[in-house]
Amino acid sequence: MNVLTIPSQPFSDQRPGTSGLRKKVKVFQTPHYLENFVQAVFDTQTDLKGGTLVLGGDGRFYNREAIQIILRMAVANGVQRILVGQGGLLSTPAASCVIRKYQTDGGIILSASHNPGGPEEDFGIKFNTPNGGPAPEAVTEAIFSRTQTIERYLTTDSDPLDLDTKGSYSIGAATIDIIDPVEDYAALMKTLFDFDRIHQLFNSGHFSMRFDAMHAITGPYAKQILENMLGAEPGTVINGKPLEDFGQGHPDPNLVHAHEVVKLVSGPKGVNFAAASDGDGDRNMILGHDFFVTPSDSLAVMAANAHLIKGYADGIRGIARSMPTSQAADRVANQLGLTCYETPTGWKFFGNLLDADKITLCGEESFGTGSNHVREKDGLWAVLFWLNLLAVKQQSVESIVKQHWGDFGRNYYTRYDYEGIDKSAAEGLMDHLRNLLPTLPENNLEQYQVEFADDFAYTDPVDGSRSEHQGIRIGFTDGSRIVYRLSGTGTEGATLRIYLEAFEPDPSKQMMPTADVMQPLVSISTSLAEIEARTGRNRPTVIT
Ligand code: VG1
Ligand code: CO
Repeated sequence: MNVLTIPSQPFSDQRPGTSGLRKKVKVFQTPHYLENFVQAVFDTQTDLKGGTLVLGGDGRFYNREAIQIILRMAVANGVQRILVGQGGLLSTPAASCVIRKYQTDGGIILSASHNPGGPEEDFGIKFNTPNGGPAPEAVTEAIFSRTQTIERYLTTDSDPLDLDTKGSYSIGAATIDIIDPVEDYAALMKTLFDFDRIHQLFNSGHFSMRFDAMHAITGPYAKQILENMLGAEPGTVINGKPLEDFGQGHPDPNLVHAHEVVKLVSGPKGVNFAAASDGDGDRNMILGHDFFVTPSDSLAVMAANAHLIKGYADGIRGIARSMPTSQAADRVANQLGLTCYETPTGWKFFGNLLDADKITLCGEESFGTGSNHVREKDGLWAVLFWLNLLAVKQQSVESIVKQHWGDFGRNYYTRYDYEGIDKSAAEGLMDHLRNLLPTLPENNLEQYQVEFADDFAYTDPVDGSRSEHQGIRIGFTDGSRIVYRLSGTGTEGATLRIYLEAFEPDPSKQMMPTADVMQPLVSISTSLAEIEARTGRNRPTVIT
């Protein structure tokens, strides 16, 4: 085997977004494009030299080729040991689990998460630090800045490795272990949840569920854990075979894209419980019979009931939610005498709080929930949490959530996404809103009185790092909010997200259709932002 030094030149567009670098597959296939980014990781994360790296991806188109490229580069850059998921597969939370369990020096995860896959679609890459979490901004900035001066990368002339056979291989001085992608993760889940009790629930004869893996990474995980270990009936997991193009679907677990499982939990023949996960297995959607649990409510319900779950029986230390996530969790934290931290969008902002033991649970409105067990959001973990809760409470999902609303009040919630709009129009719209901010406080917007209006900035309470321009927040005196931000994960034009929440403490008014309750806020938020005039859109692409 020979180490080769290949001359290269910078690409200007390699700054990671909300969750790593995401581009069209075609961009990643540009000669040297993937290599430059990976070399920038090795050049800046110097502990990898002589250290251990975890490597895996969500199995989308280009995953296998990318794994071979990165393996050769890791060997050439002096990485001593590389743990690779069999078939090149590792869900994002499983990668985080493996990085932590074997005390490695970090991991490279190949995923564009919920974005579609295939030759014309998206690919992505991100580096996770030794704590198992997505690299914080200081690290992603260092990697980006290295990509801007890069002049060469290192690789080897070794043959491609057989990724499908478990075992230990040597290339030069490096050892490559092809590991079972599910085993370590499943073992971790067993320490957190009462598997016997969930097993009994599945055996009770009056409970069944469906899990939609959306032809993405969670299929093998869900089959092993739900069907093989917990005794759910065969066929519980649907769309369980990971496909490179996700069956041409959009592996995003929401009511629109996961409509197949929504059908299975609806109507007189519907099952009691259903769930879905995304491309890389870190998102979750929770459904009861004819009932949708918003991700914000899911976090709040988990926090309020964590003491009933084995892994959290001693109580939780605190909660964190991303800024646009509803304030339902804040109400629980308040009652438990805990702090609820409000962080910018993206899991990387939870890492320090988890490491410092300031929080145990965290979540985002975008179908993401997680805890201190790993440093990523975790789709199947959330499903198991709910299953454990159902087994303990012997109540339906709907009655648990409605009881929660009765106890804490209900935060009605909706999100409007305008996808693929013109980038400069989107930036102009945000500037326009920023300019309006000083005029808003103490004004009325129809029946709502503005309590605060700002451009959200966050100072990390652990390391003091500051992140600015994280979204426009308008809060009203009755607890309602409007939030605007631009997506940092898209690969085409810009995506504007408008997040709306309305608080309702009165139980007699908590059973209204969400769309009716949100209507006044929808009209205020769209006219304030001059959406139609600025973007040419008179309706959003997706409402969740
Ligand atoms: C979106 C979500 C954000 C999430 C991110 C990564 O980001 O809003 O909450 O953390 O995706 O999730 P953005 O910048 O497009 O709004 V995943 O499942 O793509 O790793
Ligand atoms: Co994801």
